[in-house]
Amino acid sequence: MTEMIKLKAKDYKSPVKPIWCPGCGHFSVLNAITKAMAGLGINKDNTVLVSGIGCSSRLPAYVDSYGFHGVHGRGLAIAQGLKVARPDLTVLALGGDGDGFSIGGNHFIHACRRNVNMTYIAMDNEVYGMTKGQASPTTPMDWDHSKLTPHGPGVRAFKPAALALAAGAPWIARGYSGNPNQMAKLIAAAVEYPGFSFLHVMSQCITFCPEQTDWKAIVNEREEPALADENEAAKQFLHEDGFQTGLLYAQQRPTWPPEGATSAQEGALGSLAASFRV
Ligand SMILES: Cc1ncc(C[n+]2csc(CCOP(=O)(O)OP(=O)(O)O)c2C)c(N)n1
Ligand code: SF4
Repeated sequence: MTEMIKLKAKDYKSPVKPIWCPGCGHFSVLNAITKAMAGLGINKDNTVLVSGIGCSSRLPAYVDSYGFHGVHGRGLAIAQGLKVARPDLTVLALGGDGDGFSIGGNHFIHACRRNVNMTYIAMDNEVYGMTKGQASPTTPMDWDHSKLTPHGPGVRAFKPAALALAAGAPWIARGYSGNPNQMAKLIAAAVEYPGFSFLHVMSQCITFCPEQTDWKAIVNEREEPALADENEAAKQFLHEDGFQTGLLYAQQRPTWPPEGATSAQEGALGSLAASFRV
């Protein structure tokens, strides 16, 4: 019988000190992740956090597990490859709204439809924090706080939950940086879910969007059970304000790769490799 690992949340933090701005929402995501890891008794040696580039994508350095700080928008590609090659590992991909929905948007929709058994946490502050406050795909169209878009970006913001649903994501939840305890529970549930779990976190950028402190008055916890009906979820995700937190949608779908495919692939790749040997 494997022994349950008993560590505290602080034991999952690395000695590297975060360099985020004081008040950045990403601190709260880090705390929620380490709390969830402690709650699940996760083995650090079997856990990998993969990210892209951005303030949010620095997170793997602050967790005492394996980590991979990848290329902008490519965290999901790396994480899926890793999970398929090493299904025994617990794999989490992380990043910001710029990283995940802009340059990495294509990987995001295909990860939703592919349904590899892993977790993706998108830390959404509706802005490119690291590169000093440019508009991202989730920036409100009238946000006029950046010199680059003085009248606002003028384009509709993405609705990440609706996008994920349309692309086939089977598990969709939303957290808020002002509620790390709820977020820790959602992360634990996401890790335990047998498929692609997408956690959208509203994580404030205090430096470039100080008005996001107002979110605390708008967020509201979902009291009803998660939706299982795709049509109902589509209606809700297209028309909601984007501030309902909790587990929003959960379904079961076959994961990728299909059972038996890995060994078949290994066999095919093995004979291909053998054909090159002299
Ligand atoms: C290929 C490439 N293009 C652009 C950049 C510049 N860049 C670095 S981080 C970033 C956006 C970060 O925003 P987000 O992912 O929302 O994370 P945040 O910093 O807000 O947490 C950009 C455009 C880059 N590093 N690599
Ligand atoms: S710039 Fe924004 S996202 Fe980046 S560390 Fe500062 S508050 Fe956080």
